[in-house]
Amino acid sequence: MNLSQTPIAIAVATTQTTCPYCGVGCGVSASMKDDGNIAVKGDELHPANKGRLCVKGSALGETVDLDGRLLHPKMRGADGQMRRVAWNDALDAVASKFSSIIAEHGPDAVALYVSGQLLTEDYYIANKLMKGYVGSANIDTNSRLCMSSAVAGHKRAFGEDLVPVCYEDLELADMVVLVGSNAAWCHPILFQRIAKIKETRPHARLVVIDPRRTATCELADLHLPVKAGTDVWLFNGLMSYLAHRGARDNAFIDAHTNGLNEALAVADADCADPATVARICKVDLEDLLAFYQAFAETEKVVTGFSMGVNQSSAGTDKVNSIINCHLLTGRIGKPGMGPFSITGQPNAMGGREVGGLANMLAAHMDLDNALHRDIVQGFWASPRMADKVGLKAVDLFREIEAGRVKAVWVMATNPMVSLPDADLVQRALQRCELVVSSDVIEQTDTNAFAHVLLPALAWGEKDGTVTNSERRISRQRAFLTAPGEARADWRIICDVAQRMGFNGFDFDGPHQIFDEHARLSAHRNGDADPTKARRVLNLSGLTGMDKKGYDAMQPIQWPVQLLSDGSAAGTARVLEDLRFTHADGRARFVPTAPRGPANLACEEFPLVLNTGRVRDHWHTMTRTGKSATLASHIPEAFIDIHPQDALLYGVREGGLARVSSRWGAMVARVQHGGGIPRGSVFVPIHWNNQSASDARVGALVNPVVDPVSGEPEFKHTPVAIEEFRVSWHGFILTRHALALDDITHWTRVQGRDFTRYELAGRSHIADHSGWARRLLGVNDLDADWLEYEDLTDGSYRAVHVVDDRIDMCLFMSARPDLPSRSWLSGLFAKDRLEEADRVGLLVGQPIEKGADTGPTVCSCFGVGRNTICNAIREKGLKEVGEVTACLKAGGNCGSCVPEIKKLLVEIRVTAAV
Ligand SMILES: Nc1nc2c(c(=O)[nH]1)N[C@H]1C(S)=C(S)[C@@H](COP(=O)(O)OP(=O)(O)OC[C@H]3O[C@@H](n4cnc5c(=O)[nH]c(N)nc54)[C@H](O)[C@@H]3O)O[C@H]1N2
Ligand SMILES: Nc1nc2c(c(=O)[nH]1)N[C@H]1C(S)=C(S)[C@@H](COP(=O)(O)OP(=O)(O)OC[C@H]3O[C@@H](n4cnc5c(=O)[nH]c(N)nc54)[C@H](O)[C@@H]3O)O[C@H]1N2
Ligand code: SF4
Ligand SMILES: [Mo]
Repeated sequence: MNLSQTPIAIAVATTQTTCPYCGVGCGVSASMKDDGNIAVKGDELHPANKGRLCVKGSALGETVDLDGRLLHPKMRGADGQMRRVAWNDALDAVASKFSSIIAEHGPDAVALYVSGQLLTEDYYIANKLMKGYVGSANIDTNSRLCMSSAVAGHKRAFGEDLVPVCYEDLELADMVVLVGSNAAWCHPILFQRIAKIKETRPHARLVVIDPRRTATCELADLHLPVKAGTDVWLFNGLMSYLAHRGARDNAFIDAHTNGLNEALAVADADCADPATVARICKVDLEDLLAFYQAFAETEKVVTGFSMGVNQSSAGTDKVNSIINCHLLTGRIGKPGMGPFSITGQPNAMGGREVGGLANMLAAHMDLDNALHRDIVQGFWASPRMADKVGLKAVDLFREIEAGRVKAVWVMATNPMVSLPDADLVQRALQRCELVVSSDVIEQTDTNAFAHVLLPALAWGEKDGTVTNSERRISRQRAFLTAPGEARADWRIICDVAQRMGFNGFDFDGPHQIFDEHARLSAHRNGDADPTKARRVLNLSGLTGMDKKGYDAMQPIQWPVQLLSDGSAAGTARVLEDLRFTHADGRARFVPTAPRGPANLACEEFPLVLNTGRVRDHWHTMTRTGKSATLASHIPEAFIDIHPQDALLYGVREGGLARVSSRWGAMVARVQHGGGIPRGSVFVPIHWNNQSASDARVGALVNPVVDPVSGEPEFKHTPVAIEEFRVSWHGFILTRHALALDDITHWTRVQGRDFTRYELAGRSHIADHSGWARRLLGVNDLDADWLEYEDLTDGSYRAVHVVDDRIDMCLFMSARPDLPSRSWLSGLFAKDRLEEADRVGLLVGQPIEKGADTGPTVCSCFGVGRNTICNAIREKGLKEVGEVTACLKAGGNCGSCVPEIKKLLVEIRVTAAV
């Protein structure tokens, strides 16, 4: 860490806050260590994690330094250069341009595009500004790409966006079904809670429904590798099976639901025969029947679902087909059962509470409901109210490209990377008259097209609340002082709103905004009186908190009642009273006629592109990319493909391939082993133009959306694959930053004491030595420079040593099988190279046994694959616990346990043959 870039702690004491990554919402205790670094631990008292953190949470301390931070407002000058400006100038520019565009073209000519990574208070203010003051609903959020199908499904079934399950239900369940969720990697602490149950109650079952055999499947009793996009067939088939085999709860159906006959008729029409369903879903009939039977027999079932369900052009129907099965069996609102939408971002749920989506109002009210509009406008006393739904994310960027939306303010999201058809986003941003971006990092793919950059406070500096998947509101607390001129997101929005001449944005702190939000949730909330509208979301117990009360606020699940003694009572399970929010108080079965993905593989694009996450990175890597610990698990973008498909399409493991669709193309390294079925490829979403030359997968993704929710089909784009021909492969490890403009393909990875660049080139290099010295900037002929060249196989290596310490090294070859990076990384940690190291560098492999630890498996303790495999073989280890006892691997956050399990199995299998 650069010392001038060190964050400053507010106080020495430990601060209780919440992890800024996934929707599990783990409590974190943060404190400053003597050396100035930040120590983070799981908060023992937080009910979500009870002291545990996954690897991303554990590495938070490595991401709070100020390297790369946006610390001052900046504006693009006429020469195209970004320059630092005073806050007043930046705010005036944003406010006056927004105002003038609104005056000339109307309120719908401007837009906000916000994020589930904003705090509830930021989100509330952004929504209030657009819907109640600008008078347009053109505010949408990256939750459109994530949770909107779940929201739409909940609203159709329950009348309100309600998640009826809490985490404890996973522990009480006798069967947990995970559909389209790789929880082992994406919600690790939740997954560990599920894994733990199996230790104490071995009869409890885990079923995973995912086309890929993911890390989550390592602990599953049954994995149904459904054909991508066929979940509705599977759940309609289940509904039909349950209905006709005595598993319905008629008393519940009669008293609390509507619409069974229509929905069941639709399910029966195509899916009454399990053999047909098995054929369509491409799963083994016996496995399918085993699942159906287990579901029928098990009262306590939680069906957790995530992006494999939501991110589909039939996403909302997928959600309702799952909920239908729970309604049919009456398995909802009771301990240990229910449909469970697992949220992605830390505040996906909070954003929905304040109505951040373009079709919602605030506090679970709807834009297209006149009574709701009246309630919200009356409460805000606002000048004008949006009265029609706004543009949803994909349409919003289309309208920007078409020139009809002329100004957009992006907050806490990176649409150049994360939207489908991401090249359209680039065209849109280039065309847009005013692009404002509030971010914590300066160089992002989106910021490259901004006219105004506004520096926001980051995790550790900002203060407010987030709500996790089980509706638990937790405080994020600041423990670092505001760096540079960064300001809280809510404050920036209020500053602009006031400059636009609006009242209603005068707040002293987030506690006042939270109070307003809580009061609005309780305002005219009821059903006895026609001037009221009943919403389950009611925070009346949290109203009236001053700063002190807000600062002391403990994690609590909504709805929150105010008790007669003035205290607040949260609610573990909503819908326990089985009063749904539809006017008649009943839930709805929704008919879900099955339909496949919008575009199928074809001759030109014969494979299906599935996209998703890896264990140790977060989205576009603006924060996790800073951590060497996190970067070591999967250092490079990859294309996972079945070995037979690789053979068919002429691409080779370890080599580079180009994947292309109708919308765009990318290049990454080919790998097998990700449990991918034939006919598809899987590519991670994280790499972007900052971390690689051409690995932005969003450019390929089909922008088709679900007709109800507007959520894109991120998991299913027809693509083609071909070898990406290069004449050489190479890599550099260096203590210095490099410019790689002339290199055909590169990836940058953060190491602990170095930066690693993976390279590949097309140009013929005649003079390797001269080329290497120029690229690495080592022009001094007297430098300690070791090199070796073998003209027969085109391999070349060069090492620059300064004061006996390795400073940089470069390895090249005509083939991609280059020396081990983990061995070389180890050399950068040494203060002095030993003779054996120098010999190893020249020979291109370690001389010392065990020096090549292999790619990292356990990031917490930095334990590599080779080390684990050797120990398993040499010591005859059989259980994960033994590996942990021997090497520590898996003993901290546990995120790598499924991978260790897999290695144990692989070695056992190879030993047997
Ligand atoms: N490490 C890490 N964790 C994260 C995040 C991160 O960036 N990194 N992001 C967070 C966010 S915002 C989110 S939304 C969540 C996402 O969490 P998840 O939804 O668990 O993650 P994904 O990898 O997007 O996709 C889940 C799975 O859906 C499967 N799938 C694809 N198509 C289908 C299908 O048709 N049917 C079924 N049943 N499955 C299918 C994919 O193969 C994939 O394994 O993760 C959160 N947690
Ligand atoms: N192909 C494909 N694409 C996908 C998905 C997929 O599965 N496949 N998943 C989609 C899903 S579920 C999601 S949630 C999105 C996520 O996609 P994005 O939201 O675009 O990804 P992030 O990298 O999380 O972007 C957050 C940005 O906000 C900045 N930031 C962090 N903290 C703060 C803060 O406190 N204030 C401000 N102002 N800025 C901050 C970060 O530096 C970063 O630039 O990706 C979607 N895109
Ligand atoms: S599971 Fe990991 S990423 Fe998610 S909130 Fe907990 S510590 Fe953070
Ligand atoms: Mo997400």
